Amino acid sequence: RLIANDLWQAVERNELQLHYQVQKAVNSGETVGYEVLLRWHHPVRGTIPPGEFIPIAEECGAILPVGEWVLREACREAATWNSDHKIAVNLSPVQLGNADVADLVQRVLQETGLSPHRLELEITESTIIGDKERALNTLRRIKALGVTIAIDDFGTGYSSLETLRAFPFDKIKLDRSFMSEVEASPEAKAIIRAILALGQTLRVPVLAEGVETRSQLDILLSEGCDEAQGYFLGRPVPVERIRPGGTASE
Ligand code: G
Ligand code: G
Ligand code: MN
Ligand code: NA
Repeated sequence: RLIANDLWQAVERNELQLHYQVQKAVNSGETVGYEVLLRWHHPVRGTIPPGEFIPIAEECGAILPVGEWVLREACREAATWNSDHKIAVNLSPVQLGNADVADLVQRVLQETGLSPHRLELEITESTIIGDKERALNTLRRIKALGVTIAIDDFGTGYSSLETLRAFPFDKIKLDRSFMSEVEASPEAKAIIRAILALGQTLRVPVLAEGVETRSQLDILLSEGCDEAQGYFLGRPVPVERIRPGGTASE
């Protein structure tokens, strides 16, 4: 409860901060974009990780103002960059269940001047499992703006294949649990292969999450994975560290 009350005020009190984690092409090593990850610096409790407060924000509804702040802040920031790198913003199921989210995205793009093709929204499969028709409809409206949609944590949900069939995603983000096991487990490697083949057949690029070592990246290269993200390529960092002229983060 205490946290929920504080959360409603976190935006106004300026306690939220965005971190950016680089996403790279496996082949060329080129930076493709950045995932935007929210941090909450609580005045008393210190930094609270999103895994702890996002579920509470979703339950109490504060995810709507918080999510709006994240979207606007990230778009405003990216619009100032002297590059065409994408930003990938996580969208909560609660936001997607809200009828106005497509309008919000459109409004924020207009306000900030960010080109729609530079915005990607990350949706988890659980997002689609809820009120499916409504969610798909909203996603279609967002896509019509020119914004791309990535399916996050792929491989861990209940209906991966059905979800893919029902909606044309622009990217598959392979859940990081596969990476952590790829070297020890032939099964994990086989599943990665199968998902990469699926991506090729559907012509949807696959991004592997949770790449922590050079040898994991080498495996992705030999298996033909398109993009990668993880501590080996770059940790989530404040924006000063990724802006041109800032301290190198990669
Ligand atoms: O940054 P970290 O590794 O702690 O993120 C933990 C979880 O919180 C991830 O599942 C991530 O998708 C989620 N998360 C981070 N930032 C946001 C955000 O701005 N909005 C939503 N809905 N989820 C986020
Ligand atoms: O669910 P989502 O994919 O949005 O979550 C991203 C989360 O994964 C963030 O909390 C981020 O800090 C974390 N993360 C990013 N790279 C790595 C990594 O290489 N290893 C691990 N264990 N976590 C990572
Ligand atoms: Mn994500
Ligand atoms: Na993920």
